[in-house]
Amino acid sequence: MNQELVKILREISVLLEIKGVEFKPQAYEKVAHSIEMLEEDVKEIYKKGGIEALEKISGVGRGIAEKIEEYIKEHRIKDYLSLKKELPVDIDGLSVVEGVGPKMILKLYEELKIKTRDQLEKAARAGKLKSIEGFGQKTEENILRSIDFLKKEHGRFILGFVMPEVRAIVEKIKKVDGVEKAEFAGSIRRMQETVGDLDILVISKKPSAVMDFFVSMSEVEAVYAKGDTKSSIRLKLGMDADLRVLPPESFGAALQYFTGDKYHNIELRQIAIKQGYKLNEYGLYKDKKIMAGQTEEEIYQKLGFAWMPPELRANRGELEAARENKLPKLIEYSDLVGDLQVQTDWTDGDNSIKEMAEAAQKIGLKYICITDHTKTLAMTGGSDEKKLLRQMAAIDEVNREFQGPGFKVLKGAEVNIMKDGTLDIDDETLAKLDVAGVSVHSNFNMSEKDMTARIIRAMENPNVDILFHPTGRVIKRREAYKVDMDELLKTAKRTKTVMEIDAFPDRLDLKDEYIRKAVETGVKLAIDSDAHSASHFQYLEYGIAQARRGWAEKKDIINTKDLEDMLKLLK
Ligand code: DGT
Ligand code: CA
Ligand code: CA
Ligand code: ZN
Repeated sequence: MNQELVKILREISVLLEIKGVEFKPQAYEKVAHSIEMLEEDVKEIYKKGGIEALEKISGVGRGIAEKIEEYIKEHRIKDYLSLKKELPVDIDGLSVVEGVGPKMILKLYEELKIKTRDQLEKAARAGKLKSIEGFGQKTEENILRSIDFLKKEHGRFILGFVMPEVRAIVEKIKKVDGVEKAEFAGSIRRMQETVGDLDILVISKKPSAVMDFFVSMSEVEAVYAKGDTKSSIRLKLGMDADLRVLPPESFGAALQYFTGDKYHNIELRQIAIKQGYKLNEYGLYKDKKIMAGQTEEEIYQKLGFAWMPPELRANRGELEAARENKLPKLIEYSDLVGDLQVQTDWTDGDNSIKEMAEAAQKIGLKYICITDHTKTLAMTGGSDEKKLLRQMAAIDEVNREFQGPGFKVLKGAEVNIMKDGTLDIDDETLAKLDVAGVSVHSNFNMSEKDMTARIIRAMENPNVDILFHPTGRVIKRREAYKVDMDELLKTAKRTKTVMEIDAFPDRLDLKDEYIRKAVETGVKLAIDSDAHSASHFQYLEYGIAQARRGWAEKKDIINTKDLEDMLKLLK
């Protein structure tokens, strides 16, 4: 029930904000966030402890607790329905459009009766938005660009947000009677940043038991097809999933085929044909005789290649490299020992410095750097110089009382790069930090030339160690700002600035293609979680995946090194 409730609470927050109500919108947003973070279902919490238990959820007061109770009992919230009646618009659909905030939603509805994103697009294309006071040509263009972007990404899912469910499903299938093997393939196995659907491959002595189980799992929303060896479903989370049961002698061939990607497969099949073979999802054949099929390794080997990790399979030179034994020795999922971008409750994070340190230590890290936002990101309560100094003292304190052997909390900040490339923290304070990260959080719409100059200026500051999320994109939500990556990488090399691979699932910034360029340029990289909560350290995995997709090796990533050696690589 949590996700439905979160959606409604967020909508109430926006509706109240549109109405100009004070304070309440923030309160609803805060509760939505707390519920999103809950492990337990609110319904269960309520069942066990009643309304008092609801009030123990962070941010929930009596008023909101009663609304949650109303939703649990009657599956509706009266106040929400009347707010919706006043302003019957698709808040979610509209507010994901870049630049469309609460005030604009109200104006769009009052002046042009716009309720949906489709209607907004039509009005913008017809040039009607300009008739609203305060809206210009530029507003119209930005809205259309953002809508085009959203369309392109529509129907794809962010890997890190669906992976826990995918893994849980595959684990359950492994336990079904008769199943010998179950693996996911496709873009999920390649750890691509977004994925279209889930492809599962199974070996089983009792295919019908697998099919029965698959179509009746609690995660299933609808069944498209149920066959003897193949079924297709839609999951409640919105994504489709296919499952195929295969004979053991074809499992490797099917795994290879359904892992893809398509371009890698097409290239490999051409190569097979040139060598007199036929390659398909059942095996590698010469005449009608099967030559390989049980494992991926033997298929690649027969064709003259070393096996290559799925993250590399994109027909971007991996086949040539594998033939010449020149594949990179990719960074492994267990190679990180530190995390250099971590937020705490000093700004917009959920947990204290100590809680973050404990969580990081639990997953095996040896150091983290606390990098709360700085003052010009006012909505997060960003630090000024004074607050940073106080935080540094607090970090010293945590390090003193921290019992863990060999664990260290470093002092850092995520400092804003202003429009002109200066920073919003003075150099004297920056010099006191162990790690100074910088990033762009405002004025995204500059020309490529100006943006590049802006960021280069920041990188040239001798106190700046890392450029955080270097292109500013948010997957499915915001395009990268325009910037000349070749110039940034050259500057990084010259100034010894580290480039970040932000591992947060909807950032993954740098993206794979830029990581590969960075590696080729000899620029050092850091993989950071950008954690805003203790549970977010798990996202490091997706940053590592991205690094692997960008051909990065352990030596390219500074936080694979022990603290002393890592610090030596900074300016
Ligand atoms: P997705 O689901 O859009 O994120 O991407 P994939 O790569 O998982 O693609 P999907 O689910 O359509 O197909 C799974 C795999 O099947 C794909 O990675 C490679 C293989 N495949 C699909 N279409 C073709 C094709 O036209 N030719 C060849 N050779 N292989 C294909
Ligand atoms: Ca797929
Ligand atoms: Ca598929
Ligand atoms: Zn940031």
